[in-house]
Amino acid sequence: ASHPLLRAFKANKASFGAWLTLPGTFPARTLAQASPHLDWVVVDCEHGLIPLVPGAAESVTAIQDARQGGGPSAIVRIPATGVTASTSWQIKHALDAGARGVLVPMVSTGEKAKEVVADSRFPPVGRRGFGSPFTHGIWGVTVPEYLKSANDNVLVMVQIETKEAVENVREIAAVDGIDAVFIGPYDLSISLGYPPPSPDPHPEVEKVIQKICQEAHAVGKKCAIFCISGAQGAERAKQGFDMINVTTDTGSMAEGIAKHLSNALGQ
Ligand code: 3PY
Repeated sequence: ASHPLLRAFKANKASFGAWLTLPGTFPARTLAQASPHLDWVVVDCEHGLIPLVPGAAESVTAIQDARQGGGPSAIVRIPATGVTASTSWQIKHALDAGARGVLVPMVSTGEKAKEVVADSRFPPVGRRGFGSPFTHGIWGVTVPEYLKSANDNVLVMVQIETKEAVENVREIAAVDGIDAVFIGPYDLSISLGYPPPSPDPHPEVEKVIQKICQEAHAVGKKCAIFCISGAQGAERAKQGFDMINVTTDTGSMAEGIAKHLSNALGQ
């Protein structure tokens, strides 16, 4: 199966994705098939309604199987906020589900970022355990091939969305094995004492967002950001962001229905 997000990272090209919050194979497949330009999908087990176990496995498989096996890279956002005692088993389940990457919310120090990397990589790099009977099949490879390639193919991403994380962003991004830092503009705004974006972030938060991107790039890492529209996403791509969310399943559904009704009513 393909991994468009990794390809885009390697080619230094901005990639666009979308957020999946609804459980089950239908929403996952619908989203993944919506456009050949969709490079990745975040399966949201933090704020979305998708249970990590066994829900993520169902969503990840449906996403990656879409488009004749050429579907977007499925990235699982785990539920545990910050790095807690649950982070390790949640990363294990996300990756056993066949995810091409993990996204860990609210990682605020370099030490915590190191823990995330250790849980995501097989030895000798990390401490990820092996045992799933089906993970390799989701990637379309044999067990030895999976074990050989997983460390280089699984993308490890942490969210920068607290004041403390901003202070430590360079150290977090520089951690060996962290592929990208992901800005959550909503939590970041709240943590910095500003209202959430509506739809754009407060100018003071915007300065911090630009700084995070510069710091990540300064240590050779990618910077990702959550947006809620294609127009916002295009601006972020111009500014040099590498991985940009453009919409969510529920957001698009509501916007689409409202737009069609307005058209029907001639409004
Ligand atoms: C945030 O903006 O806080 C996010 O995590 C995006 O979902």
